[in-house]
Amino acid sequence: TEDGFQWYYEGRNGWWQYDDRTSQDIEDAFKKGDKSCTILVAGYVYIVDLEQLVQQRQNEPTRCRRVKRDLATIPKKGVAGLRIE
Ligand code: V3L
Repeated sequence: TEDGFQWYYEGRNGWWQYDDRTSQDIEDAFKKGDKSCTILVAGYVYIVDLEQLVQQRQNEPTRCRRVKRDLATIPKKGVAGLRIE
């Protein structure tokens, strides 16, 4: 985002950055003070809970990951599943 923050979801041993569009959608919801935000990942609806800081696939509570808002410059695994070395 313009102020240097991005949104991340948890992988096995590190954090993945959301794709830019989704990160911006989450940021917009966050700035509005929304409690949650609905996103689409590969055709599936996920709910980003901005109070619990988790994302969960709709109606599949086992598919739950932590999320965080952090600087765009932190070490990360990649973006939306695309690895960076
Ligand atoms: N953006 C992109 N892909 C996602 C997202 C998202 N917000 N949420 C889930 N997936 P689940 P390591 C992740 C993918 O939570 O080795 C990473 O992007 C998710 O991809 O059970 O553990 C990597 O591609 C997973 O493939 O609904 O760090 C991959 O895991 C699938 O949706 C491995 O990462 C099911 O996730």
